[in-house]
Amino acid sequence: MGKIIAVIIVSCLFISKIQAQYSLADKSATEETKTLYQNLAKQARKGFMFGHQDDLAYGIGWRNIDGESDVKKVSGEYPAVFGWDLGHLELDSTKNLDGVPFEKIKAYIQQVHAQGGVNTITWHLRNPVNGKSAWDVDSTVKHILVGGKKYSVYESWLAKVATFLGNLKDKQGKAIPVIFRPFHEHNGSWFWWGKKHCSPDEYKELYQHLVRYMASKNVHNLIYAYSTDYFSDEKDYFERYPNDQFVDILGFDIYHRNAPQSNERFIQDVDRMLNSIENYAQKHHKLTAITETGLEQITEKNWWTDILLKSIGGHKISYVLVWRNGRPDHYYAPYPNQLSAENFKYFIQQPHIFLERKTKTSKLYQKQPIAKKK
Ligand code: BMA
Repeated sequence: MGKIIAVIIVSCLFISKIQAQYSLADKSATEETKTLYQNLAKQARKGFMFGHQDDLAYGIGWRNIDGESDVKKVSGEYPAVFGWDLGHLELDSTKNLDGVPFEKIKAYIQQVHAQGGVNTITWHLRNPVNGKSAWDVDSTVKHILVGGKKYSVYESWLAKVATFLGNLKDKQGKAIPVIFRPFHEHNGSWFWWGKKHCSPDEYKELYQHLVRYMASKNVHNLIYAYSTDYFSDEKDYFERYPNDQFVDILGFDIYHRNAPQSNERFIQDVDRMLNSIENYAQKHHKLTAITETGLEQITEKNWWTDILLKSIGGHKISYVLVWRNGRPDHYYAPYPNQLSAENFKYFIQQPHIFLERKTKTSKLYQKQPIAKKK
């Protein structure tokens, strides 16, 4: 009996410590958003969630079929984390840049939330200066900062995103918390917000402005993720870091290319990069994640256990997300009979890997009760 009481007291102290430490960048975040963040912090000590971009929207050989998911077809359950992209919302298009209707994205986000999973959102927005794609790298950032000649265009786009995010509501009408990951892979130079196209200060200003803007529009259901692409060291990673007051999750995108020659290299890179960010994250009470990864067409039969799992090792990350199953030559999650499908089933049996079922037991959206002080 005494032992049970001691365990309860220790867990309550632990929960209250997490609640005190893991506070969000948005100081006016909704209770539900704060709860999700704290529960994610708690869950990360036990294991990491598996995620997939656009998982419910399409896969190899199918599109827009209710209930369908390549991950589910292989493993019997949905992923825990689902990525969505808002590119082309700024154009008032009904579909995003990969052809997924925004109305559907909204419904998928509601479904994921109802099943206890987590949604993460990116935005491959067009270039506000010339209207071309996110990959058009004409000098842009300086023109869309407050006072810039294209600020009003950019601001009108931000307003649309704020409306979309703020309108993500559950059945009770409460805002659904989501992880928002704007201006990602910015230490590369393929997007207009990339390294060669703006100074570190301009990038920081762009990111900080977005965070302030969302709050000014009463959008308080966002957990902010900062994610670079591959980086060589901490200097590279933090060069454009907007600051602790604007970021909740530290992550990075890393793709495995040129397998099998680069297999060992990939494992070492992921391990090194996680080492680089987790020290900082622990001290500053942030979460860590591999925000995008994958080996296109998963050409390694045992990629999941021998490469991805190995690369994560004992690191305490919140989640790892693989990119979309967009085309037969461009996919990152297995589908039935795909070369790595059997290995994927084995991978997800590891006790510290969470898909839909285990994540549900973490009750990520429920406040953990804390014993009242006497
Ligand atoms: C890239 C590719 C593109 C896609 C873009 C945004 O990595 O998958 O085909 O349009 O992401 O989702």
